[in-house]
Amino acid sequence: MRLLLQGLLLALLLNGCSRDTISEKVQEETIRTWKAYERYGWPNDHFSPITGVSQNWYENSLFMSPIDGYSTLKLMGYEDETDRIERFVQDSLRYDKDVFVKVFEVNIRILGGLLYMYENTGNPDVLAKAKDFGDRLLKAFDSPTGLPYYYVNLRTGEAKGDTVNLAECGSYAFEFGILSYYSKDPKYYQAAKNAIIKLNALKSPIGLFGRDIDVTTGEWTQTQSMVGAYADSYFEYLYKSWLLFGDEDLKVIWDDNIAAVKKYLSDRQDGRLWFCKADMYSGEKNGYDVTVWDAYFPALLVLSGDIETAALSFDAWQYFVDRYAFPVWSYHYPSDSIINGYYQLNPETLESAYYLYVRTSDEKYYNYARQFLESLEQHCRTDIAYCHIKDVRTMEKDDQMETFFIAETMKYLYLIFNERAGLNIDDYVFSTEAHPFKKSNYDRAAVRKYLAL
Ligand code: DMJ
Repeated sequence: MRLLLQGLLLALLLNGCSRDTISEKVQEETIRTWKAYERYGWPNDHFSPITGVSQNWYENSLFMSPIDGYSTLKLMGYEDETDRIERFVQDSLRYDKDVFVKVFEVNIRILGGLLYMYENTGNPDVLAKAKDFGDRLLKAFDSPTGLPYYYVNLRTGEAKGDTVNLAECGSYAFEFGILSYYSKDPKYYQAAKNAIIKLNALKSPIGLFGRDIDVTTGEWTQTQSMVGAYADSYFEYLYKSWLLFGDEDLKVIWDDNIAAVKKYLSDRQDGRLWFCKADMYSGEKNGYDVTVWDAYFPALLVLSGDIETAALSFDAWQYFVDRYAFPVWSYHYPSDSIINGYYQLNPETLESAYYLYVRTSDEKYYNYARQFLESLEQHCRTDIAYCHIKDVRTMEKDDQMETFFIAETMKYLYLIFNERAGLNIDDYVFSTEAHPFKKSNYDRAAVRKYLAL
């Protein structure tokens, strides 16, 4: 009850606040949450935001929260905190661990975080750690098809997990390209690009992909096509890797892929635009449930210049969020019913609101973010940090906090409210985990050489 009242009070306060005040509020909440991690979680991967229990993804810590959260703390100017993280990475971080890690997840959170740290400090020890980690991940690509396995053992290089989804298979070009650039070794980018080329050779004659593929045979094991969860960052990294590196091969693939997505997966219902699922061979629509992860797509459409479709797609999400406060794990839009009402502090609708706000200056996106922040304060804020919601229909709290809450959710909120943050979507390309990389750092001639384009 006390927290509910606190949340309501904050909501009232935010309503009358200026942009600067709200941006400061986001900063205060970010550093409060970070301090809680330092107190309860350091140097483990994360901590539970209600009971303050320190936790790891695997048997040993991968130092996940600090590396993932670093770019947001840096952007907000928390130099003492970011220096401390950098020192730990430099002096104490070791990845010679006998654990099987999820290749996709550690690539976007750890490799991406380390590369951002290197780009913004120039510390050669950090690059050495990134390279060491990248070398360990690269073993996952040692399959009969060149498509990456689901898990790799960081110490032994043994890989396992034959079945991966499209996102887990084809979302490495961005981080691996940056690693190739800074290490001057094309092998990372080439492995990632090879997976994309292989996937494209396996798409259906109408240009759609399946959901899951067996990396030992190259056979699709689930043939439903989608652009959201299970597929999302594959599409995102095609376009973003082209933007950062100028690899025309990726642009050609993007143009072809996105045309098929728009043709077969766009679905208008009750005046709202959703992206559904369809059989990859016939193109026949066969799935109408959407997830919170799908809401990244308007941001990608904005980036690729299709603001009209992005705005329509965002409106559909806003329709849902206006009623339930947060986007959820699973929503069946034709029947307007929630299948799974879990909310994991995900950033995607804020990411899309941010891109749309930058390009259109329409205050409705700013107001969306403000309302979202109020909901976070009201329902997810705990005495020490922020937690997940078991079901948006009851708002029952769950004692968990994903690392992307600081890395992404707080970053996009901060950027929407802070025009002076010094970042923009023209000069920077954000990774799928919202780590921003500066385009002008990537000299085109050097990129061609070090990525072997
Ligand atoms: C993030 O970890 C990444 O954006 C990923 O690509 C999918 N979505 C989660 C957060 O919801």
